[in-house]
Amino acid sequence: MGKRLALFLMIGVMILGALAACGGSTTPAESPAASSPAASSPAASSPAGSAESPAAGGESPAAGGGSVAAGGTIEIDATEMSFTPNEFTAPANSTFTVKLKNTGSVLHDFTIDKDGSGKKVEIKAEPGAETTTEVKTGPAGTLEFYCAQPGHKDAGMDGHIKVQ
Ligand SMILES: [Cu+2]
Repeated sequence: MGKRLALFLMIGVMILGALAACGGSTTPAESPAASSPAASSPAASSPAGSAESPAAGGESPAAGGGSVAAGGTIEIDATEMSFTPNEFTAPANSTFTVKLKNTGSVLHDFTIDKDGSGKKVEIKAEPGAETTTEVKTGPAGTLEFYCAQPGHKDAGMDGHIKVQ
């Protein structure tokens, strides 16, 4: 303990000594005349590009993709080749909104052959775009959703809504 402290102090003294020596001697390399390029900082001029719209209206619960409430909105990210989340719960006999957000680089869609009202649900989103649709759940059970683009479902783009 004492030894370490002594060593520490010694190093400190050495550093101070070195600094003093440096300041004292006239090293010609150290001339501060070289004008500083400080003026050219790129001063972040208003970043017009930020694409993220601040969640107008729809409250998404944002919890690990777990569930959506009646009348609520769930955001589903689609990319090659998966949905996130690919499983969530929804209340029976209700209606909720799916916001399909394509974070990939090819066209994806969100398809349910028959939702709770017996209707086919199909929305598409171009890369970087998002689309919304309403889904009716009907009685308790499971609704399967998938991407109907050729080969995408088999590659992993499918999921389930547990209606309960
Ligand atoms: Cu797809």
